[in-house]
Amino acid sequence: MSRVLSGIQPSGQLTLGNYIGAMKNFVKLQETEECFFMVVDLHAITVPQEPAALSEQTEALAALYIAAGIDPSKASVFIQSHVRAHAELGWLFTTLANMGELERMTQFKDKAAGKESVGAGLFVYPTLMAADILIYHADLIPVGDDQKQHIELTRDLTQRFNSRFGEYFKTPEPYIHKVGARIMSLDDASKKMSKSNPNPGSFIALLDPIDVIRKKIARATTDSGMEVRFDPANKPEVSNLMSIYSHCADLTLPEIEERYQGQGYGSFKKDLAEAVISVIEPLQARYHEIRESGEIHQILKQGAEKASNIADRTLAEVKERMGFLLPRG
Ligand code: ATP
Ligand code: LTN
Repeated sequence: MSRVLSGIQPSGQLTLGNYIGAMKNFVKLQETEECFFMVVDLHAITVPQEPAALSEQTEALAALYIAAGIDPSKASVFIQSHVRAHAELGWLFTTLANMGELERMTQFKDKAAGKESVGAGLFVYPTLMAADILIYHADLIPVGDDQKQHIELTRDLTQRFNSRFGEYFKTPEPYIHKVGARIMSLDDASKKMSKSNPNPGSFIALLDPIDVIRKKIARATTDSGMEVRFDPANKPEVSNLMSIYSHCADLTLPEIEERYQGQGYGSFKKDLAEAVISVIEPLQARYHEIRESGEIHQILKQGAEKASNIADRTLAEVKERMGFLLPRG
């Protein structure tokens, strides 16, 4: 059994991109592997968050994990900041990383682009992520394509730690599905669908009202042609909608092409909206039940206890290896 760990930021409304690229895989993996799934609130504050919104979004995201099918008797679900060792190991890893390698991170470059002032937390974001992964000695990290570079950096830091302080950590592997690893924005297929995009028309939120989902899909940008064909280089918008359809309706891309041959985009988009709704509607119903019951707090407490046991031990062993004087007596 491998140990699996991943996290999602409570930095806005969870999107269909997060669901397809990340959560759907989490639900599958819990059946065969030992899983830890976090709400990474310490990462979310690398860009400014309103305090009231942060706590609401954190609780909402934890409930969405359960609504999406994570079973707390199979996987541990917890809040990153409830396991205090993350922040401490994150600092230790920050001292192992170089400015140059952090400057090369495309997520940092994208989020810093055009800003007058860029938070230092955004810069050291990947060293905290490395700590998240290594603190559990995780083997497999299910993420969307955009996180691959951060996992590669984690692998480099693992090797650096081991060569300076003796073999201790194993090197984690990314786990990325080919189709759906990068769902693009509905208004611009050159950008990934992202919950922190200021234009709500660019994403489908898992908690969007059903009629809003229909409208967003009807308005999604397409090319001026009429052929439903998977061709990301020449038809990036339609190809993106086809990837979404393929995930929500469990159809292959050739099956979709065949179904809409000679029909234009109208009926394709209508059916796509219904396919998306068939996934989202039951998820929303479960979400509301979980929020109303208040059961999430007990789930998070148990998750944090299990995670802290492992994390505290790793942190103590790391500090010993690095030469910290440990408290005695
Ligand atoms: P933000 O816009 O605040 O940076 P985000 O929408 O990119 O947020 P994250 O919390 O950074 O979401 O990512 C959570 C998980 O969802 C990660 O595994 C990430 O790779 C995956 N993910 C995010 N956006 C997409 C997308 N458009 N397509 C596929 N996977 C995605
Ligand atoms: N950076 C990730 C979120 C994240 C994460 C992690 C993912 C934080 N820590 C550890 C996997 C493992 C993102 O999705 N933006």
